[in-house]
Amino acid sequence: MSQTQSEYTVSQHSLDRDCTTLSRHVLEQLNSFGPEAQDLSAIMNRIALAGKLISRRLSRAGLMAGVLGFTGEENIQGESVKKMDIYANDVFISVFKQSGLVCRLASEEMEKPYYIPENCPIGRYTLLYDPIDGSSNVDINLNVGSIFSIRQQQGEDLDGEAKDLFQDGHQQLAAGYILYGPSTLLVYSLGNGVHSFILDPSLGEFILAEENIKVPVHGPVYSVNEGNFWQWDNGIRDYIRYMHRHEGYTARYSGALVGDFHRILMQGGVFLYPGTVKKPEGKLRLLYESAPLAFLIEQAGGKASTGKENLLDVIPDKLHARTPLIIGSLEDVKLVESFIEDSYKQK
Ligand code: P6P
Repeated sequence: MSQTQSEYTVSQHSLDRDCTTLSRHVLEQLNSFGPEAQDLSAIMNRIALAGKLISRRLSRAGLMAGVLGFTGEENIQGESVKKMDIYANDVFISVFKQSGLVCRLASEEMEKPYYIPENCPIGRYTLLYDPIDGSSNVDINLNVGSIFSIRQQQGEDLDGEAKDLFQDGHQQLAAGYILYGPSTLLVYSLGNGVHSFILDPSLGEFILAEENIKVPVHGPVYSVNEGNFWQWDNGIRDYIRYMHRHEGYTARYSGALVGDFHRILMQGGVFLYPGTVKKPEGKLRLLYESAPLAFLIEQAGGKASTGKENLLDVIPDKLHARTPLIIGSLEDVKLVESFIEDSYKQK
């Protein structure tokens, strides 16, 4: 029996969508088949492969020996390292070997950048990443994520310190994250909008889910660890008191940045990790946590701030530099900033 025109259109549309893989989308985004477009498409494809490998491991972690729990080591951040942190970190390294694409990898889990020698003569890209963000959630089967940022290597990096990475967040070529939740979601931007893909395990492909995601200009959610209240400056405390005393706000906090950020991106509101007495510069790392998410939120029409300046303007002085982070809907980030500004005026 012949299909009606509308049935044919729907089925053609769903076939087109199933064929809109990440690598094809990157080429469409760049509207080019040139060398750089091909490079970025290949890099995104490799990141997608890393996401599939990590997603597969997470989905069976509870059934496999030696996957969950701690290694007994501490990383450069002074944090206890989970076995999953190491596995995920190694996955990102492995997927870029013999790729000719990425010469250097800078990770939360490695003190120094990792060089892939066979790539370095021609690979002019650097991957900065947090392999498993929120790993405290891994052992209790709650969402975790990977965060990534791609930068172009500038200069020859002869001392192996990758000092050319110490530039502001506007230098990022691409940024995104993979959210390991009920489904595995990849969100990315090349500077031309924010787009999401969902892993279809039956295809082994990330399939386009949503294009040009825009964060609502305001949302009800504020996402912060209120257990740090006693450590905050008065401006943040006054903001939290305002949240407590006014209708229309609700608190959501998972302890994993990627999931908390994704909620804000999709529903609006603000995520904040301010400086504290113990960590005046904040906890979150600039180059592979805050800056990639700031790149995304600005592409989605939102705002990211340290509380004093635009997050993307911050220039790090070291690879693992940290910053306070206030990120989300334009109006909600501005509200937080207004309390910070008022508290300085009162000093
Ligand atoms: P706290 C996870 O360790 C992480 O780096 C982010 O994913 C998360 O937003 C934050 O730290 C949670 O920190 O101090 O609230 O436990």
